[in-house]
Amino acid sequence: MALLPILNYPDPRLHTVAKPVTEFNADLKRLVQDMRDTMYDAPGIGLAATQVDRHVQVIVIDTSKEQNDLLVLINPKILTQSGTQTYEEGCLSVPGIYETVTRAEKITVEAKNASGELFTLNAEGLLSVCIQHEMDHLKGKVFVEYLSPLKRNRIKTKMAKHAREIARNSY
Ligand code: QAP
Ligand code: CO
Repeated sequence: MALLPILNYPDPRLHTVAKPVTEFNADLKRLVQDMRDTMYDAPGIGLAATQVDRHVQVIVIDTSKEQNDLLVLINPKILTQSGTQTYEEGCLSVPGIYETVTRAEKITVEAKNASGELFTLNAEGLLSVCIQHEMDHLKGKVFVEYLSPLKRNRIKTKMAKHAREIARNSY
């Protein structure tokens, strides 16, 4: 088991656009396993490769309470979407911050699993929100970018203060 360091907002590397996966090999399987371990350890319900500074289109999600229902999405594409819903979102890259975001209610997603097999998935509610949130990461977008500039700047200031405190504590 390996835990990967998670980038914290406003790290500029969080704005990197991820490339599609082309080789479904052992390296990819290791990345997926390490991302799963990192997400479960946090604990979180979703993690995109961008957040661990790997700029490929890989997402792990598990919205179950028991952490026994892992969903791996590689090169995901939204085929259809409908409706809107608002949800209080958080992010492992923006610890301690929870804000309301409006997104599509229902989505149909096409993706590959770690073996390279294509599948489609219908999602609504929390799972739908989580998939959209993680797909944004792959495009270099963090959920705080949906907030007003005022709120976003307050969060940036708070995160910078938090980072200074961590630096001081480990000194
Ligand atoms: C994205 O987020 C998400 O602030 C996944 O201190 C979140 O796993 C999609 C976390 C909500 C939809 C709804 C956040 C852990 C985990 C924190 C997460 C924290 C510790 C966030
Ligand atoms: Co996130």
